[in-house]
Amino acid sequence: MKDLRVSIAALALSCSSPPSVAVPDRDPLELSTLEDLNADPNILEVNLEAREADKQFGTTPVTRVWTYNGTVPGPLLDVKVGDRLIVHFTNRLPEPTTVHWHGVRLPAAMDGSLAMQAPVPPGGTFRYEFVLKDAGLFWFHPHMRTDVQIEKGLAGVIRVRGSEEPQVDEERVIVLDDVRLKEDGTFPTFLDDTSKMMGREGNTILVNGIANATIAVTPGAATRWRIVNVANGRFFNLRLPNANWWVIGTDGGFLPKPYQTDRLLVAPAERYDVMFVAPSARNTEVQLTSEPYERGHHSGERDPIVVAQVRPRDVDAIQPKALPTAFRELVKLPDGPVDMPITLDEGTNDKGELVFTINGKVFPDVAPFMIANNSTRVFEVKNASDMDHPFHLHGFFFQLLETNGVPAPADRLANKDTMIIPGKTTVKFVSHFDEPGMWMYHCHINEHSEGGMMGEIHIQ
Ligand SMILES: [Cu+2]
Repeated sequence: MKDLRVSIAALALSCSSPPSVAVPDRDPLELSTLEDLNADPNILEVNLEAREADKQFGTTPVTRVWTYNGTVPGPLLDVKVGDRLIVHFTNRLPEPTTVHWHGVRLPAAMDGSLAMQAPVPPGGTFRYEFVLKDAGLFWFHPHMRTDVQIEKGLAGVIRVRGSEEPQVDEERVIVLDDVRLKEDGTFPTFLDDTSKMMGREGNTILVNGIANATIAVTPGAATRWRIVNVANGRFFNLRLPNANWWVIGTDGGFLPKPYQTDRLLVAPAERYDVMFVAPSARNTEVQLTSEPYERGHHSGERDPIVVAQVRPRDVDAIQPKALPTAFRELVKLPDGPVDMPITLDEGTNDKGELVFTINGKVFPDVAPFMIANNSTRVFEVKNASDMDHPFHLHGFFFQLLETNGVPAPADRLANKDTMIIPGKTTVKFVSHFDEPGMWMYHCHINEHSEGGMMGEIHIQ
């Protein structure tokens, strides 16, 4: 594989333009899209319907899945910064649901959490409407019974393009997931003991809903993958042989300074925006794997797994565009005394059942934080348990200040909405709250949030 030809010039930005290499045939990994009902180019207005459908994963018999508009994953909503998104949502499922717009800064009433809206009953509708303030990759999913509803297939993607995007030869959205299937194609019991403890991990790895996926690349192309992990519990620790990824962005958009890595750890709900030069030998497959990662309870002792085959198309290698070396400025939020101490832990309740706690309480008994609007607050999140928890804050980004008292590296400044807090680790981060309402924070292992590891922040 070619070395990355990184321009030493400072900024390699250009106006937003579609990738210059056309994808030959319809790509099985292409995500579905929805018809735009609005003629205004700055408004995307769609009908979104949660409904059951049949889907075949690999060679397993057909599975009855839960979908947005018939597909798993759901559709890709493609918009640009400043656009308005209007979603006419209908629930055709046999149980209530809501739609949460993960990572999107929006009015609290549109956030889809049960703190701010009533569940949409079967047959019911809800109108979501908000303006996209940030460029980045976001996703949407239910915010009730998430351990079941997301596992059954309810997850879609929002891609928000900024006014300045890197020039690349090829770009792709990669939705990582797994699903646990019985031989007859049905879902086994949801809350078995291992799933309760670790979050449910599937026996079938999915890339954009496809089992045993092959990801086509153009040989030698400057390739951008925009990765989101929608799995309930699985952490993907990605490796592509001989490739170093340039991480150019994460949850809240571009990084000020890209960095290089040969392993990309993506916890549930996190997003990473990476660039690399695709292998240049045509028709030579390489394996994208997930390497062992210890997130507690000996989970790191397992073998690597294959996530997908990466196959250069049968065309001549191209000369890749130079990769960008720097992006936008990010305003660094100030450090300060801890306002919000949060301890994550696990325990047992009166009935002897495993529960997940925040400050010793199981949601909804966790005391909410009360905050004045337009204030900056420092969190201290102490993970007292033995396993990692991906911490998610609704509606706002946060920046890491410290890990176990060690200041965060200055060159890794990032706006995050989901971050791994490793077991027995304490982090400090800072967030600016400028939107009133009730907002959730929780672990994004869905079995953990449903098991009690969730709290509220009231901004007034
Ligand atoms: Cu957790």
